[in-house]
Amino acid sequence: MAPVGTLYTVPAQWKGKAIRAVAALGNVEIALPEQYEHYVDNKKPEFLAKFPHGKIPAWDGADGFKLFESTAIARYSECFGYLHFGSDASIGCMWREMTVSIDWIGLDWILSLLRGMVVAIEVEGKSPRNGDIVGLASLAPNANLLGSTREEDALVEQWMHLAETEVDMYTTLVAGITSSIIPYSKPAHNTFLERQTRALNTINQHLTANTFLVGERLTLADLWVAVIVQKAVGATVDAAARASLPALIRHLETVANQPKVKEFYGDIVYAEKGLAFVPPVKEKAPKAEKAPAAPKPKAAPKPKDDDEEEPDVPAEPKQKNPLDDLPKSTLNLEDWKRAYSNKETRGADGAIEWFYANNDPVGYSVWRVDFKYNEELTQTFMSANQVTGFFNRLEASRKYIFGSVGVLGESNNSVIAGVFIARGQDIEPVVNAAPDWESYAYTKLDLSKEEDKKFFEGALAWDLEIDGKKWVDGKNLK
Ligand SMILES: N[C@@H](CCC(=O)N[C@@H](CS)C(=O)NCC(=O)O)C(=O)O
Repeated sequence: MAPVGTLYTVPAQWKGKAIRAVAALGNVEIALPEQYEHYVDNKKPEFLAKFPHGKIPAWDGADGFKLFESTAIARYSECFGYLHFGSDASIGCMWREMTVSIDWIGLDWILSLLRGMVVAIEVEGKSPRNGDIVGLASLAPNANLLGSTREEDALVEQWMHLAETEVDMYTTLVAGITSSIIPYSKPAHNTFLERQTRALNTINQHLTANTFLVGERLTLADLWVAVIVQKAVGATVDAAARASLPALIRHLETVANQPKVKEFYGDIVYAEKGLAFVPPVKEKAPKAEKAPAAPKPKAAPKPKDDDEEEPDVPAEPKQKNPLDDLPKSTLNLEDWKRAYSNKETRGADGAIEWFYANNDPVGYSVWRVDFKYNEELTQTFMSANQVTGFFNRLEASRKYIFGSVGVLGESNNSVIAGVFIARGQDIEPVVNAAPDWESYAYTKLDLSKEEDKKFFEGALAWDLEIDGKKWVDGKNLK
C-alpha cells in the first residue's frame, strides 16, 4: 500500500515517535520527508504555506489533508481514513468495534456511524459505484486505539490531556529553567516538580488497579502517556521520584516494549538524578581590573541559597563596546553569516571556501569551545537546548561572533563542543555577555595546522567527531 501521507518529524521527537507507533500498530504506512532539516526547512515559505505555525510534527496527507499539533495528528493517524460521499465530503474518524473491510456501504451504516453506533460491517465483493456512499473507515482498523465507545474515546482524551498539560509541560519548563533558557528560580522549579508529581501520582494510582489506562487493552492514551513519561524519567522523574511510582514505571515498560512500539520508542533511559540548575562558575578575581568588557544585557544571576528568590536585576545601562574601537577588519561577519546560511558548507564554492578566501586573521580569531561539565549532561535534546540558551545569552555580542556548536555522542554519554569566530584576538570580551560563559573552555585554533582546520571545518559542517562521539544536534549563532 502506498504511504497515506508524510509525517514531518525528526527521529528524536517524542511525540513523533508516538504517532509513528500508532501508524505501525495499525499497519499503516506513512512516509517521512525525504529531506527535512529542523529549524531550517520549517522556516521556509513552502513549509509555512502548508503549516503556518511552522512547527513539527506536521501531517501532509496523500489526499491533500494537512494537520499540525501532535495530539491531533495522533488521533487522526489512528483513523488515517475518512468517509466520503461519492468522492468528496469527508466525515472523519469514528468510534468503532469493527474489523472493517468495506468496499461498499449503505446509508444505514452512515447514519449509525453518525450516531457513533457503528458495529462490525462486512460488505465484501462489491465495488463502489459512482455516487455511492463509500467508506474507508480506517486504514488502521485493527488498532482500535481510541477505544470502542464514545466514553472510552473521552477517557483517552482525558489521559492524553492530563499528560500533555500536567506532565510534559513541566518537564519542558524544568528543562528550560535548569538550562537557563528561562531564568532560573528555585521556587518555580519546586512548583513545577510538585505539579508534575501530582499528575503522575494520579496516573500511577489508576494504573495500580488497571493494566491499561482505558479499558482492557492498549489505547492511544497508553502510547501518549508512555512517551511523555519516557521523556520525563530521563529528566525530572529521577530514581527517588520513581520509587513511589511503581505502577507508572511498569506501564511505561509494558507499553514501550511492545514490539511495534519499541521500534520507535527505543531504550528507556532513566536518570539517576533529576535535572538540576548548574549556576555559572563564580569569578575568582574582581573584574574591575580587567580590560573593559562588552556590555551585558543583564547582570549575572547570583548563586543563591536554595530558598532565596531570584533577584529581579535591572539591565545595566548601555556602554560603548570596546570591540568597536578595534581597527577595521576586511572580513564582514554579516557577509560570512550569509555565506554560511546560503551556501553548501563544504565543497567548491562552499561556505568554508568562502571563509578561507575572506578571513582576516588579525581582525578575527577562531576558537574551539568545549563545555566544561560534560559529565552532567543527560539527554542530548536537553544539551542542545542548553546551547540554544547560551547563544540566547550571547545576544548582546551577536554582531561580534559567529558560532557553530553541537552535541556529540548519545544520551548520558555526550559532549558539547564547537567553534566560534570572534572579533579581535581575545575571546572574553566577546563571550562575557553571557553570564555562564565560564562554563565553557575556549582554545584558539590555528587554521594553518591540519588538526585545528579539521576541527573547525567539522564543526561548521556538523560532522565533527570527538573520541568516537558523532555529532547529533547542532546550533548556530548567526
Ligand atoms: N504543541 C505542539 C508543539 C510542537 C513543537 O513545539 N515542535 C517543536 C519541535 S519539538 C518545533 O517544531 N519547533 C520549531 C520552532 O519553534 O521553530 C505539538 O504538540 O505538536
